[in-house]
Order: sequence, then C-alpha cells, then structure tokens
Amino acid sequence: MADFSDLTLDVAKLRRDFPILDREVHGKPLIYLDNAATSQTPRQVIEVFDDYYGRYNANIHRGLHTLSDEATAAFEGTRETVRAFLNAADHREIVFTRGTTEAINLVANAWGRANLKAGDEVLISRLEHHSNIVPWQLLAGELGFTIKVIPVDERGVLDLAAYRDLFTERTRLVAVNHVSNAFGTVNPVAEMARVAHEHGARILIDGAQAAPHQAIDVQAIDADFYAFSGHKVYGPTGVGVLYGRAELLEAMPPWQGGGEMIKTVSLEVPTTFADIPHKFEAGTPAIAEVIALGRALRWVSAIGLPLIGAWEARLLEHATEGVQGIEGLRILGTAPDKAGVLSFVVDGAHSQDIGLLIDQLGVAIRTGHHCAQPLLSQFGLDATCRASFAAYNTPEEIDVFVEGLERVVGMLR
Ligand code: 7TS
Repeated sequence: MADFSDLTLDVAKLRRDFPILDREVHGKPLIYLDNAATSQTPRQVIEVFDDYYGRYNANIHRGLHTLSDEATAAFEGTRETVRAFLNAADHREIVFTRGTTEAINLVANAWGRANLKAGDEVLISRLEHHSNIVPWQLLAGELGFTIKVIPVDERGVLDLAAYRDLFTERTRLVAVNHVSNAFGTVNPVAEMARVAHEHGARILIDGAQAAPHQAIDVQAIDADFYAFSGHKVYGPTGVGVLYGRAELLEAMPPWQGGGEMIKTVSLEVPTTFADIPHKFEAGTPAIAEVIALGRALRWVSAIGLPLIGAWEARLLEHATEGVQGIEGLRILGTAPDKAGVLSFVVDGAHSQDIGLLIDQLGVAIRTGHHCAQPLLSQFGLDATCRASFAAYNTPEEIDVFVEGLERVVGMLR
C-alpha cells in the first residue's frame, strides 16, 4: 500500500467541508471518484450563494447604489484572486467565461478569426478533449486553415520529436491540454510553449484538468492563453477563466456584443469598445458564480496545491497497485508524469456495465469516451472506465472501490 504518512493533509477535517460526502447512494456511503468531470463543492463555496442572494444581489458595473458597489467589488476582487492563482502579471489578463469550453471558443472566434487564414496551420494533439478540437474544426471549415495533430505513443505520452517536426513557417497556433482528462498525462507545456514561440506561433493551453491538481504559473509556462473551469476546482458550474496575454487581448476584436463590453454605442459613428478584460464580457455575467469561484480558489490555496497534488498522486499509486491484481484489467495511460486519473478496461466486461454495477455499491466512476474519441480510437476503444481523484478522497475509499471492482468484474466475466 502507498504510504501516506509523510503527507500533512488532514483529510478527515477537510472532508467535513463537503456536505455531499455525508450522503448515501443505494444505501451505501458515497464514494465519489468522478472528479475529473466535476469536483464536489465545499460549504464555504455553497455559502457564497446564500450570502450573495441574501445580502447584496445586484447587477455590477452599473453602480451608484450600495448593493451594486458591493457586488462589483466582490466580482472584481475575484479577478485579483484568479490573477494570483495563475500568477498572471496583470488582472486585466483575466476574462471570466462560462467555462473552459467557452474560453476556447472565445480564442477561436476572436483571436482565430483575426489571425488565421487559408494555408495557415494549427497544431492540436490527439490527447485533446472535444472542446479543444471542435472549435478549431468549425473555424477551419470556414477559414480554410489546416489542423495538424501531435501524435501520442502507447503510454499516452505526446511525441515531442514529432511535435517539433510538425512546425512550418505557416504554423500560427498550438492548442494543447496541460493534463489529459481521459488518461491523466501531464504535458510539458512550458517546453511546448518554448518551441511554439521559437517558430513564431502562439500557444493556448487547456488547463481544465491541471488547475485542480497543481500550481499554475502562466508566466513561467509563458502561455499566451490558458483556460480552466470553476466546477473542476471545487467551484460552481457556469463559470471559468480565460487568461490571455494583455497585448494579445488588446489586439483582439470582441467576440460577443452587448452591454458591459462597450465604451460608447452610436447608430451614426462606429461603436467603441471597453478596455480589456471587459471587452470580452458582454452581458450580465454569472456574478454569484464568479464570486464563489474566488472563494473556491482561496479554499484550494489555503490547503495548498502542492499538498493536494501529492495526496492525489499517492491515491493514484494506491489505486493502480490495487486494480493491477484484477484479471483481464488493462490500464490506459501509463505516462511517467500523470495526474490523478485511472482509466481502464476489462476484457470480457463492458465499461458501462462496470459503471452501473459499481454505482450500486455507492461508487461513482465515469464510463464512456470522456469526450476524447480521437484518443480512444487510437487504442481501438470507444469507452473506458475512469476513476479520478480529489483532495477529499481517502485510501480507505480506494480500497472499497478496488474490492467493489473485483466483485463487479467477477459477476460480469
Ligand atoms: N478540457 C478538458 C481537458 C476537460 O477535461 C474538460 C471537461 C473540458 C475541457 C471542458 O470543460 P467545461 O467545463 O467547459 O465543460 N472534461 C470532462 C470530463 O472529463 N468528464 O466530463 C467533463
């Protein structure tokens, strides 16, 4: 069994922050191992909604009354929290979106339309989530640029030599995830950024699976764009972040038009736009969700991402050891640098059946293609089972999961 004794995480105390962990599923204590899809929410974050709607619900930036001032201060205060969380140089580089998906679509539509044309090349990887594939395909269909794909090896590791060879003088953008949601591979994004910049290309990093597990430093990575979602980092759904280098955001045209994103609107002379980041935040945003995201990031930072990452790595080690004894089980994704994701298939047992049966034991795992069909197809698969870990998971929960999996597989094979 993996040794947890050197880690100072007080997991019993931390679990008391999560009301949902007290519930039962099918009469069994919930064991929640679908954190890569959505992590659970601590009460400190849930309380933000009561506080906001009970005390200072008002539209922001339109002020001149106390409630609006308070809401605006809390909303804009979160921008500084996010700036610090990503170690961005300037809070104006933080744009609030609905999530990672919307952040990538924003870059595709605003930066992409202004900077990509027929004959240009965009590099993505075979590890991508559909949300970092389809926006580029949609735009390529319109603008006529080419999408080239960085290959992965049998471990789920990107082939960096092939990556370097894919660059030509027409390469404009690399769009790649920091951590793969399907296999857990951690990609060397700082090195990839260095290569991209050497070739005069920009790099967008999908950090949806990285932000919950490791400290992010967009300046150290030298990222041009970095995206993540609130609901995977102990925050609410409906909110996410696009980090963009200030000079790029400033040069980009707006994507969506509406209130909040303008300086002046005229029917006679051209409308002028707000400064960054507000130029990219048309309409009333998810105010309570943004403020709650800030609370979630402070909750995470108080525990510390290095400790959370180390804890999850130990859980992964423990789970990997545990499932290896199960006959017919094959782990997908064996990269040396891996986040807390355990993807597997079992010969003779359908992934969906495993997921349904283990749910009867109170264990929530994910089954399916994980929105990474191109990756799974390389392995001749259309689905895997995936257990993914968070700070509140325990070695005892992993033991229940492994024993349950043994039973379920025994029933199915
Ligand atoms: N990128 C990655 C790497 C992801 O894992 C996900 C969501 C997204 C983008 C999209 O994030 P959203 O918040 O905009 O939806 N991944 C998963 C998953 O693995 N299972 O459910 C959602």
